[in-house]
Amino acid sequence: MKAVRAWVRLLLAAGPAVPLAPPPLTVVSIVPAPGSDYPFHPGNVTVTLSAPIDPATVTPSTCRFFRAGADGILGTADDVAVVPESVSVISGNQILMDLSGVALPNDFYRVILSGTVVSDPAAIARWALDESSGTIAIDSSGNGRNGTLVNNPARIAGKAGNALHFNGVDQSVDVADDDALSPHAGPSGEISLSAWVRMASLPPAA
Ligand SMILES: [Ca+2]
Repeated sequence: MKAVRAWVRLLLAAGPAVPLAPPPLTVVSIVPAPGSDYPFHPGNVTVTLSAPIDPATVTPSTCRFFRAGADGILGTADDVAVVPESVSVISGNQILMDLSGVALPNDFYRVILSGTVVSDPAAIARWALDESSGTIAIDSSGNGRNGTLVNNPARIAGKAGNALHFNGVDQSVDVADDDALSPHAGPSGEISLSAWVRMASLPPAA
């Protein structure tokens, strides 16, 4: 009986009509490794990317698997699309192509991807409170929403860098009114806030 040897050669290429976008997304690694000769069915193919990928954009039409076909050359008209059982995102930045029930004849194979990265919402404002003096709290988001210290809160060491110590009475940082800071500004009528806060004591129970 003749041994059957599957040749799975994985080469990565951006498809001509569906290049990776946006450009910062790159392939970090792929299993089976590109160029490897695989003597058995790999079961699945895992592609690790440089950034989290939006699961909504990972589908059989954006994550495709091809083999070279009769001419033995990838990228020619007789290439054969191999349809995975499923494609999914694992660990945020990996694409898993389940090929467990898919026949893989001896051939050269490659993956063509066109999913998109998860877009991180741009900050509306960010105040590190790292200044060592003065009365300005610089907005490092680039949006110019600097704050002004009111009644001289003390500048102290913080969780990361410096911080402001408020007396809980009349000290604050004043930021000019701006529609973008409205809780109704976001596309879903919401905004997110995060901060490091250390309270000297908890407020009394109501
Ligand atoms: Ca071909």
